[in-house]
Order: sequence, then C-alpha cells, then structure tokens
Amino acid sequence: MSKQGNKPSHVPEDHPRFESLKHRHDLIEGMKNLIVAEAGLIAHGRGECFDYILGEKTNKTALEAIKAAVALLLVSDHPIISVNGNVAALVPEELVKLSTIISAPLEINLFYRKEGRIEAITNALKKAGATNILGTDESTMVEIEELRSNRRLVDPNGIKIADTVFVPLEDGDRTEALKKLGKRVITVDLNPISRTALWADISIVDNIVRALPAMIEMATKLRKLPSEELNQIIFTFNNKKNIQDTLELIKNYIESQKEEAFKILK
Ligand code: PTJ
Repeated sequence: MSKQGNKPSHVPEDHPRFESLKHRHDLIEGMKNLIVAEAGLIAHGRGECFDYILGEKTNKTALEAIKAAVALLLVSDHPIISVNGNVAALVPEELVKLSTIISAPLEINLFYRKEGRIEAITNALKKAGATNILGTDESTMVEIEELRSNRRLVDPNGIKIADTVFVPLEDGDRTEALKKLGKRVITVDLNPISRTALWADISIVDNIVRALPAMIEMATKLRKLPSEELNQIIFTFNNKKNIQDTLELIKNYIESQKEEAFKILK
C-alpha cells in the first residue's frame, strides 16, 4: 500500500474498509489538487467493482503476469512507465521505486490535459523522490499519428522511442496504437476484458495499489537473473490463457460467495 497521502481524519483506522476508504480519500484530494481528473474518480469506482469480484487480493494469475511483466521490463532496451493522474495519486512512491530498480523513466501522459495537471503531477512525483520526469515540456512533444486522443502527445525521448511501454490504468485506444507501432505493452487493469487488457502483451489484473509493490519485490529478485532466464519467463507466459484463467477465478469466487457472503449475517 502507498505510504503517500494523508489519513482520512473522519475514518477510524480499525474501520473494516479503512484501506479502501484511504485510497478514495487520496483520489479525492488528488482531484482537488488537479492531479486526478474528475473522470478518474469514476474510473476508480469501476476498478473497485472488479476488485470486489477478484476477492480484493493479488491472485495467482496476477502474480504470473507480474513475473512476466518485470522480466520483460528488465530485458527491454528502452522501457518506460506511463503515468496518469490516478496512479500518481495512489502510488507515487512505488512508481519512483520501480522506475529506479528497472531503469525505466517515468513519463506523464494524460487523457484529460486540463491546465495545471502536468505541473501538479510533476510536483507529486518529485515529492515522492523522482528526479527525471519526461512528458513535461509541451514545446518538445511529438505526436503518435495512430491516436486521436490527448495521449498522442509523447516525449521524443520517452514513449516515442520506447520498445516496452508500461501503461497502468489505461483507457481504450492507446494500447492498440502502441502495438501497431511495434511496441510491447504491459498494463495493470482490474477489468480483465477491457480493450487495454485484451490488446496488451501482458495484462496484470490487479489493483495498482497491490500490483506495484509486488512488481518492486519481483524486480528485486529477477534483476539478478541472466537475460536467458528472463527471456524464458517471457516466452512461457501466455496472456490469453492468463486472462481466461482470471475469468475462471472470478466465476469461482462469485460461486463461493453464494454461501460465504451470508455468513456475515449470522
Ligand atoms: O489522468 P488521465 O487524464 O490520464 O485519466 C486517467 C483515467 C483513469 C481517468 C483515464 O485513463 C480513464 O478514463 O480510464 P478508463 O477508461 O476509465 O479506464 C481505466 C481502467 O482502469 C478501467 O478498466 C478500470 O477498471 C481500471 N482501474 C481503475 N482503478 C484501478 C484500475 N485498475 C487497477 N487498479 C486500480 N486502482
């Protein structure tokens, strides 16, 4: 869990849903400070819904995807981590840590380019320890022609030249566009059947607040391995099967809740 952000003063720490309420609080504060887009709150609500039916834990399938994702980031020549408002508000310190361990720069890339947001996110990342942040100088940005949304504006030294792009919490079209450009794409998305999850090379179906710490832990272990072993991990990972297994897991979880959920009432 991110250590960043303030505790919501009105929620007691022993509240059964303290963690979840704290993340909501971080996002609401983030929205007031321009870090998070208004739509970011709605996006989080959709994510929470999927998290419920995943049992609110990092499942085996997510761990397999995390292992493959970290291996891919480690063998890439130009990996990059794309940062939007939600991830900057929820896991700023973890973004900086992962970026350092796998030597992948952070690039701010926004769907909603409201005035002041780039500065607000830059400050949040700097506060978390980031020193080199890409995507901040509007005058040098270049366009990805395959895309129509604001996400087409990228840093010439970042996403533009990257071979692997990590796009946590992503909306529709970009993964498809990045794939068409020959880039490899990794995502974290609680919705296993979002367009992003289906298009990505590696889809980590997990909450970003759990997935990033798990990726950091994995990177600490895997970075000691030779590239042949890392390539073997990537080669044996099958994203389609992993998503199918995740859907099976959701089905089983819901089935188990038919009885389990009612125990609370007894
Ligand atoms: O900061 P910006 O302007 O770049 O905008 C960021 C948002 C997230 C608002 C934008 O990318 C957006 O509208 O995204 P979508 O289309 O709502 O998709 C976000 C996806 O992330 C959905 O599939 C959600 O289920 C998922 N999601 C939401 N919260 C989490 C999550 N996945 C993992 N962890 C979460 N905490």
